[in-house]
This record gives sequence, C-alpha cells and structure tokens, in this order.
Amino acid sequence: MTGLIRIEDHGSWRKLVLNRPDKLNAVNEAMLTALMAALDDAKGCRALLLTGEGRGFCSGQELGPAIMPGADGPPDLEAHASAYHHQVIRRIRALPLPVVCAVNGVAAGAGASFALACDIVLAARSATFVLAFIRIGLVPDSGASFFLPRLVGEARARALAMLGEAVNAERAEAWGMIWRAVDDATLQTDAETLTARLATQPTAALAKMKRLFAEGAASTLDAQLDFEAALQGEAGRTADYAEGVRAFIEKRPPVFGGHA
Ligand code: T3D
Repeated sequence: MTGLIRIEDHGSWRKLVLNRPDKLNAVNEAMLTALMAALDDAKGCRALLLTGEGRGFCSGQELGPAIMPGADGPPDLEAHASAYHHQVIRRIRALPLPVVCAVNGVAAGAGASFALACDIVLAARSATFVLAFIRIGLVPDSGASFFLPRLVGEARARALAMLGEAVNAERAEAWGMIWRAVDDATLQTDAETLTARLATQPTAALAKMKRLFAEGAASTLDAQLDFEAALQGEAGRTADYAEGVRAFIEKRPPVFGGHA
C-alpha cells in the first residue's frame, strides 16, 4: 500500500514506512492518523519494523498552519499532542509484539520520540537524533522526557533536551540510547533480518516482556517480583514454552508458533 504510511507485508511481520521524504517525513494529522491505523492493524503480526523513506527518518511535527498561532490565538498543543503524537506512542508501547525501528536519517522532535518508544532501535551511522523541541520554544513530548533519562541518564537527557544538539548514531549507541549503529548500506537489510528473526520467536513471551518492562519503569522490586511470577505462570502455560523445552531436550532448534 502507498500513501503517507507505506505498508509492506512480509507474512508474519510487517514494515511501516513513513512516506513523506520531501519533508524528511514530518508528521501531520493525516500522517499520524494513518500511522495509528497501521499500528492498530498490525496486532495480528508477530513483529513490526518502523522506518522512513528518503534521507530522514522523521523530522517531528510538521511546522505549518495546523500548529501556528492564528487570528484565534495560539494553537492548543495539549489537545493536539494528546490526540495524535501521544496516541502513536501509546500504540507502539501497547502492541503485543516487538517493534523494531530503523532510523535511516535525522530523527528530530517527536520523530526522535517515536524511535525511542520502539523496542529495538537500529540507526544508520549517518543518522542523528535531535531533541529539536527547544529550538522552537517547546518542551520534549511524545514520551521523550520519559524515555531519554531512562536510556541515557539524567545528565545527558537534560543537556540534549536543553541544548537541542544533535547526537550521531555511534554516540547514541555508546550512550545506550539505541541498540546498534550500523552501516547506511546495510541498515534496511539488518533491520529486516532482525524483525524477521523476532517474528519466529515466542510472541506471547515477547508481549509479556513488554508489559514487564512497562510496569518495571514505575514499580518496586517486591511488586515487580510478583508481576514477573504471574507472567511467568502465564508463559509457562503456552505452547511455545512446551516447544522450547521439548526442542532443547531433543537437541533441535525450536519452532515457535507465536501467540499461545
Ligand atoms: O503539534 C504538537 O502537538 C506539538 C508537538 C510537537 C512535537 C515536535 O516534533 S516539535 C519539533 C518539530 N520539528 C522540528 O522542529 C525540526 C524542524 N526541522 C529541522 O530542524 C531540520 O529540518 C532538520 C534538523 C530535521 C534537518 O535539517 P536538514 O538541513 O537536513 O534539512 P532541511 O533542509 O531543514 O529540511 C528538508 C526539507 O524538509 C525542507 O523543505 P524544503 O525547504 O526543501 O521545501 C524543510 O523545510 C522540510 N522540513 C524539515 N522538517 C520539517 C520540514 N517541514 C515541515 N516541518 C518539519 N518539522
């Protein structure tokens, strides 16, 4: 399918491509609506890959009429972010399957947030991450103020947000902001291979893992131990668990069926 979000179906996994390359994939309401729909529609997949067309991954919110002060006064960015960008973040985090991000070029503002919300992030060596919000007088949104300090620590998060300086992919990897920086030429195939591999793994366990990490971000050790035990109980009742143990004993590779 073509359009603002290009959807490539690969059987058990799917690739979503932000497709507005002339604006470095800046997002507007139509694009965010299409992205939300594509994320909703991906629930039956076993893994998802998000990337951008052209030389940018996503330059954040489109700086245009929809968010400009007009004759009626300033725009309502609270309502705008809540209705669009933040719904995308909620969907990425809630999807019961791993979401890989291939950052093919600059990820700025909410574009950086979209990448950081994904489960595993690969970035081309030429890619950069820019907390561009401050450059236009805004604060980090779309989860950036939540993800960034947890990934890179308070000192780096505050400096990146306050200075709006670009971080390249290799530094992002060294700081633990992303999983890996890879060569530009191999980014898409590396990301596709990784996503395809995730699509062969025990999907129910991966979905529970996402819930564990989400809960752990604001939990106590005691509560987290209880939650781990509960989800381990569920995982232990899946067909993929039975297959994993059987395959180990039979000294053969497991074949996981996905959702239990
Ligand atoms: O809506 C709400 O609820 C508020 C939420 C806000 C969340 C946010 O995302 S705030 C942050 C918004 N994004 C930005 O401020 C980034 C703006 N873009 C840039 O600073 C630069 O474009 C980049 C650093 C990302 C890349 O620079 P460079 O030199 O590689 O490319 P360029 O020449 O600036 O951009 C190429 C084209 O894309 C250019 O168009 P043109 O002149 O060729 O017709 C440029 O205007 C366009 N473009 C890039 N980013 C945006 C954009 N057009 C509209 N909106 C953009 N965000």
